Amino acid sequence: LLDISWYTESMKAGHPVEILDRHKLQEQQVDESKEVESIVPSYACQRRTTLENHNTVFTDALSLLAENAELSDEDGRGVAFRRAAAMLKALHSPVTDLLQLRGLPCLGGHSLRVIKDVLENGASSEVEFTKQSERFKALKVLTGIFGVGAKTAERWIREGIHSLQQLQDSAHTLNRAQQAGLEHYDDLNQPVTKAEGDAIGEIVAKAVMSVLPGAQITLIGGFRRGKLTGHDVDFLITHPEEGREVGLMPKVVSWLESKGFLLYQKTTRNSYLESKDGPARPSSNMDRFERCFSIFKLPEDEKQGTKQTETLTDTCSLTTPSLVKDEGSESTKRANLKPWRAVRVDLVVSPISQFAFALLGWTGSKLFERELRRWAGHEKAMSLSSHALYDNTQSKYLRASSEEEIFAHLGLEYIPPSERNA
Ligand code: DCT
Ligand code: MG
Repeated sequence: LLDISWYTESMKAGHPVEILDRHKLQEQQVDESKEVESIVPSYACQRRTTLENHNTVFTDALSLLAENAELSDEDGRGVAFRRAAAMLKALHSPVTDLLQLRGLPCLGGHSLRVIKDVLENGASSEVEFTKQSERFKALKVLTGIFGVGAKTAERWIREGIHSLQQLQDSAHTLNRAQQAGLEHYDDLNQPVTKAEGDAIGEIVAKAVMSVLPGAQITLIGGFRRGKLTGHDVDFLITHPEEGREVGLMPKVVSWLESKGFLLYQKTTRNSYLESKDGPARPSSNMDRFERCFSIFKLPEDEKQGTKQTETLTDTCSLTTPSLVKDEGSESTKRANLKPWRAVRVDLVVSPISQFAFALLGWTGSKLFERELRRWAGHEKAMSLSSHALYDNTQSKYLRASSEEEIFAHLGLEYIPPSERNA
């Protein structure tokens, strides 16, 4: 077996690498590391990452290990796998030999072993083992419930709960979010299409316009980056006159509720005040906006024929007697000819003065955002959040009214949303 632990060490030291030749490595000059760095920058926010991924076989494997680490409270390992996957996503051709990865940043020994395994055996044994593990399967099923995080799932698993049925049979009282999550489990675990996102966008726009004419609504998250499907739909709402957006969310929510569009909603208020909170980074990048986590009831007829195939399938299922018999089962629920589907929707309201930061912070990808904040802190002595950018050296806030200005403040080349798919 190829020992590549030295590779990680040399990467840490910033040395150039020859993956397969340790002796050659020692002969190489440290200068070359500069050259290597300039070819492939190590922060994902310095690279252009489109949705065209030539290395899905490797990135899927690394992403699964990242997910397993994140679900197991091992965030450090999770980030390492995410960075490695992001590095491969930025490559313009498929990797067919480990040698091609020579000198690339972000590829630790563990990730390289996974890549090597896939190259040589067509699959990674660690990934296959993880996929089959009861623990991972249970974590996936339970965190697939809206409102259930890794910690809760972990606690339930320790009590022997591995499935939705076992959870329902247990004495646990679920909170309102989890009840809604369980009720709409199948719908919420089915990817949302761009067409469905657009249909919801029209409804949200109608709601916003009727309660505050002149307000602006922007599609954010994965769909803004050009993704064709997502796990939810995210919108950012603002008004060109500072202050007019105050109190907007409850009105929008009331409008949507009165029209029967919401199956669940929880609104949190904007608690960020520059004067009060200062530049210290909020505990989370996104917990201070006026924000509404919701489950939308999207009627089939609002989708303008986009779901024709599914509707057809549903109709067929309904005429199949075996599926109609057992009223309470999951399959029956799935086969129901219900004229709507549940979709996770996030609404965020931002004052216009914070809009550019909110737009940048909510467009993602998650790793791209993480890397932007790391770049700001480590390379520029600045603190970036979805609300503001603070320059620690000059002890002042840097204003921006566009994403381009924020990239400029950070000394980064502007990367458009479609190339932030790290
Ligand atoms: N975000 C972030 N850090 C997080 C969570 C979210 O920076 N921990 C940002 C980046 C994306 C945006 O918020 C919306 O979040 P998601 O909807 O979770 O991400 P997405 O890219 O839209 O993914 P999907 O397409 O699956 O909805
Ligand atoms: Mg999203």
